[in-house]
Amino acid sequence: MARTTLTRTVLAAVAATSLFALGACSSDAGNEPAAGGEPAAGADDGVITLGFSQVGAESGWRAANTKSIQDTLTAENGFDLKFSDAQQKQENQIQAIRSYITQGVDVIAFSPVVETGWDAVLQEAKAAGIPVILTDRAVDAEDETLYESFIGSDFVKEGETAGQWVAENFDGEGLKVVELQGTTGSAPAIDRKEGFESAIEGSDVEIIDSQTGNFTRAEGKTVMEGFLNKHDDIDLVFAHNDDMGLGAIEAIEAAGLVPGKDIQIVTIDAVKDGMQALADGKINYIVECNPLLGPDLAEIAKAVIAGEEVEKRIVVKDEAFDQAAAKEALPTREY
Ligand code: GZL
Ligand code: ZN
Repeated sequence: MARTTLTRTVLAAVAATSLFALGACSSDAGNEPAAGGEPAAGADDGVITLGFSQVGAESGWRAANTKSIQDTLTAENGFDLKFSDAQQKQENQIQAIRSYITQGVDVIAFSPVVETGWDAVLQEAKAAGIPVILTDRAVDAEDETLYESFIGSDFVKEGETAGQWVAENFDGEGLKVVELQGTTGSAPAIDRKEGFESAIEGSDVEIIDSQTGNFTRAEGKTVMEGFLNKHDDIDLVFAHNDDMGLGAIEAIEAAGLVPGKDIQIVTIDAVKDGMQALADGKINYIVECNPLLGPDLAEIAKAVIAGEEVEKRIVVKDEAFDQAAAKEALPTREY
């Protein structure tokens, strides 16, 4: 049973107060009245108004991530959540963040569709005194004080875990791999590619083609059709998410080949549709990327509003599954 659990590490960049920061993870932090009895700063009536800019609705992972945020940041949990979907466009996210600044929300949180181009709008939020929390994807910000915390998986490790499985199982066979990359310029696409390539280094596994499928099933299918027309020696597909892997399955079957046998498939996310294909033998290995970030976001937002120090980087725990592990895990999967 190949079930590797990537440990959850909390990197307390604010060393001196890390213990205090861990205290921030208790669920009642944040809407406790401050010492003098008045509500915590920024949450006038104890309600935290949080503006969230979501990447889009491009994949099963994104749907599960959105559900976790909307199910957790509720009125009964002390939040007034403003939520926007950017349809995977950075300009829409910047516009949403500006509107939250204008509305004077207490906290802004977002999953940046790409790593760069955020410094100006983050400076505007800072100038307005509104704290920012990153979830899921990272930014390459010039100045790390522009956000309070980044909660998300270690994408390099996810790529390494996928690459290690391929190298361990196929080194010495002259394996030819095609890669379906995630959204160009996004942290998961950049880092998963880096991790995979570092893991296959020194083996004779070769990436013969690589192109973005933008994390969607439809584009993954189209790109895979192109790969199948161009190459007759594809042994394995490495897809940066399940949805593009599911699109590749459609293209492989349309070409009269058997996915999981004629062409192996390795993906990242482990959402229900991906895990079902894994259990059905159409995918061979999946590295999980946990989308359930709502609870961590709620805890960090409350701690920030309460003026507590928070960990700069919270790495979410991920696992990995082969076909046997998928069959066992499916009945109890939350997403
Ligand atoms: C990863 C997340 C990625 C998922 C994709 O944390 O940003 O975006 O892997 C999603 O499924 O579209
Ligand atoms: Zn980067």
